[in-house]
Amino acid sequence: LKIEADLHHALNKEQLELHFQPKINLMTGDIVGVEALMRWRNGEKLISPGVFIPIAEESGLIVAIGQWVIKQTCMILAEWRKNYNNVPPIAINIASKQFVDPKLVSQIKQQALSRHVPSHLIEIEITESSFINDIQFAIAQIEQLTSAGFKVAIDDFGTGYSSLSYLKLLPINTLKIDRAFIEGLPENDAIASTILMLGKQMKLDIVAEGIDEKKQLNWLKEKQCPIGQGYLFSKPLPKEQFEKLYMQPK
Ligand code: G
Ligand code: G
Ligand code: NA
Ligand code: MN
Repeated sequence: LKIEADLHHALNKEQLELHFQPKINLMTGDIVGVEALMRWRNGEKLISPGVFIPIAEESGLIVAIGQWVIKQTCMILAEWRKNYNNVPPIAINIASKQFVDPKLVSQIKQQALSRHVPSHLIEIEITESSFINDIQFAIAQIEQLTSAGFKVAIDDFGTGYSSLSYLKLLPINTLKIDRAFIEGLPENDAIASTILMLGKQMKLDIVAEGIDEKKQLNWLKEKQCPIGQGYLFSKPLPKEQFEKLYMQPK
């Protein structure tokens, strides 16, 4: 496939880059973290991962791309620690094919260790598709991550195959409410309310995704949703722009 070969080329030729979207404490407005979102710079065009991640998953190239993301994230965190105060944790997206790789945890640990990046600065976002096939493996994998000090979030929560009985077994830290359930706020609030209650009951952090209107934010603040991200605060930004806007040089 042409696009597959191009993607291989992109990885080798350093055409991939990470963009950064802040996560905001909704009560104080402070930035509490940042999500790394990949982009493919193809000539003049910036290609969205929504287009190429499914192809990379299909072909297996996602494993090599995922390794690049991990390495890149650790390099950037090391650089930020050197040059900036109050470095926020970076969350990376891990595809299900990557999550089921038994070498994943040791790779993340090794990359972090070799660049002296403390594990609390790295967060892992997985989707429900990561644990539907082998729940015991998923529990063990997450356990390894959290006991090494990495935070683990379930991304796009509510859109996949979620079983509440599985959720109780997974040693995760955070649920991210998918933007599909933020979109309709405040009128359509049944699912967002339910996830917020679930998070409170289970003592999980909650992040609302895709906040792009003030009325959504107002509803979330009223319901004491602690953390959010979305275009209302910021789009994902190229590294230099993110640094200029959000980081304090030493
Ligand atoms: O940023 P954007 O909305 O274009 O992202 C589209 C999708 O691609 C989202 O589901 C997002 O989680 C996914 N994505 C973005 N960056 C990465 C990445 O580095 N690895 C993986 N596996 N998925 C990513
Ligand atoms: O699957 P994941 O949650 O990682 O996907 C995040 C995607 O959502 C990214 O592609 C990001 O660019 C996009 N995104 C982030 N904030 C908003 C928003 O406020 N509105 C919309 N429509 N998309 C957003
Ligand atoms: Na994500
Ligand atoms: Mn999401």
